[in-house]
Amino acid sequence: MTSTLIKYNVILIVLCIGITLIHNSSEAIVKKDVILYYNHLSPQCRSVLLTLGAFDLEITLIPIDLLNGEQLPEKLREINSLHTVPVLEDGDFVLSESNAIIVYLVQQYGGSDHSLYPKDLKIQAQVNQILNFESRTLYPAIKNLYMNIHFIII
Ligand SMILES: N[C@@H](CCC(=O)N[C@@H](CS)C(=O)NCC(=O)O)C(=O)O
Repeated sequence: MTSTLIKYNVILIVLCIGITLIHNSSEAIVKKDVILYYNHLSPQCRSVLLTLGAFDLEITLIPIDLLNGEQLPEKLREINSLHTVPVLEDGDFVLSESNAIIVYLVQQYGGSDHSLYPKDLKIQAQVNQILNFESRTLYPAIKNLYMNIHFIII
């Protein structure tokens, strides 16, 4: 079980680095009025940041220090009842849930490059499959493993 999880994790990291390297050759798209509230320790925030890097989208990044009890701005807490990061603010539109944010950013600001979320419905379904696998299977398993190790050590 542990070795399978480590393998999945390594595959995921290699994929993320590969995608970032391939896409970093393009010119930056700048959208400073789009805001991402994030915490650098959060894996979910990291996946949004990796996506931004993958198609070179520059938006405004606002760090939220969750470890020191920093809260999301009140207006975002009202909308995001879970009070979690990442949260994206694009004008009046506010979105939480990292995978929803990722798909939104790519579709809204990806321009003519559809390689990260291809228009072909079957390929899109496969991308959704991996995003769901990450959020429903991989991340909970890794978190569970980490918590067990954490509490054994402490
Ligand atoms: N399913 C959410 C999970 C978001 C989440 O749990 N974020 C954590 C950081 S990793 C958080 O903001 N925790 C603060 C809290 O629960 O108060 C996503 O994918 O964005």
